[in-house]
Amino acid sequence: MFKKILVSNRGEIAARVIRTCKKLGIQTVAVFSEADKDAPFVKLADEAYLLGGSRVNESYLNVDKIIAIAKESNAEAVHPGYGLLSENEQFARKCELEGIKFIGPSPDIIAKMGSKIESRKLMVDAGVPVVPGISYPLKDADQAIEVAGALGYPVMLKASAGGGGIGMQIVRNDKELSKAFAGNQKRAVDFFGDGAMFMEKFIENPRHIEIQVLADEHGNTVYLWERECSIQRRHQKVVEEAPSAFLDEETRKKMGETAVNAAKSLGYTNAGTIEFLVDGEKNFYFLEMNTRLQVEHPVTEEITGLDLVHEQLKIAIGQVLSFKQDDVERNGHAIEVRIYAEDPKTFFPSPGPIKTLTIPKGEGIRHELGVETGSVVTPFYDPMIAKLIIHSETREEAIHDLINALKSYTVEGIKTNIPMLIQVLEHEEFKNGNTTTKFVENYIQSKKVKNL
Ligand code: MV4
Repeated sequence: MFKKILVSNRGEIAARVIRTCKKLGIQTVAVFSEADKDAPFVKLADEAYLLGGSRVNESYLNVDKIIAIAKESNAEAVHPGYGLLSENEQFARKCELEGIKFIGPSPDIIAKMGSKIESRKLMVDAGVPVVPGISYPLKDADQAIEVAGALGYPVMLKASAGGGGIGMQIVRNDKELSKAFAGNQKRAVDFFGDGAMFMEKFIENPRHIEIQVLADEHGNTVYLWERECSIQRRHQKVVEEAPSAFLDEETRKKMGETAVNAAKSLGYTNAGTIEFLVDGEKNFYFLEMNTRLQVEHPVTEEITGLDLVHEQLKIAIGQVLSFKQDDVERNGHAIEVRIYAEDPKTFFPSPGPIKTLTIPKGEGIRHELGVETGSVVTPFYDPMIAKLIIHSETREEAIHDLINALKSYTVEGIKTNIPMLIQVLEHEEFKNGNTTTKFVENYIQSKKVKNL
């Protein structure tokens, strides 16, 4: 196993990765910004190095400085967590050139999956179902109208480099499309430096169901079931669960095998996730592939009993997967909620000092925390401060236990989305499993949230 690893991330995920390293006797190196100098993850690591100022460009995105620290500290590998540099081809490539193992897939695969047009094309070649649409960049609005005519409205205009819903729009007729094209393309250029646009048929009221895969460097690939992450707000996931209440065994198996097939066709290695849109008839369509460990990985860990960070490390050091597809367990039901430092009325980030933080303890309750009492939430980073994960025998019990846990979770000093999470979990439609991507829009309105 590796002797020393640098964790090029912050917050709860840095703490999460360090925890597995400690369990395995691996030394850890943290890197941190000015704003994070007293953060829990910095204290947890065996060594910690200041990167620079609080803004990510001065700290967590400084590729050369992070690599220099890895070399200086004799770290053999880098774990990138999620976000930040985790899907940065250049960072992965530079690590490789410097002889530092990047814990993730190859830079080439990161680059390919970073382009939605390219990844769609590769999936079509692999026989993976994609949403009806095109896999080449549109030249202009006129060509877009021509393609929409062939697909039939409504369609979705998307930026190839897109993320977070930026550069993406539903369009319902020629007039809307001719108005939408330039603006979305401009946003794509402004945000991602890439104005390539493509188009798909719009799938109404879909679910977002993703498959976790693990692939070693010897050609073995398995799927670790699905996560349903349909409950989102403005493209930010709020509740994630495994298994999905919507899938039957046949569809589950078909999606899992499709994901493995997709990963194999790419020569994928390490942990990855294939996202699918699933319509009301349980047709599923490839959406994108995430080439990192995801925020919601704990629900998969809870139902399979695996430690995904440990699996990533074993793969990265060249070990053969220690189990086969048929050995993958699926026990009970797990639900994760993301706790954000945000004003429940406006949904704007709510930075400030955390005066008290009291978390419920008990069997089946798991916390992934990026903060502690006394921490200061700053406006420099993502406002997610913690995750709460419940693992129970059944979905009903998990919902019940999660509501109870959230009701005894206290954060003072800053505002959080906890009232909104309780509202989601208590909703009859959530209990019924009617968790589509429209859930928050349809049933949860900020003005209806109590306890303001
Ligand atoms: C779609 C779609 C419907 N039809 N594509 C949103 C994020 C981006 N990665 C893809 N997204 C969508 N693509 C087609 N052809 C609906 C969404 C979508 C969505 C997807 C997953 C989870 C939440 C969502 C919320 C709104 C729209």
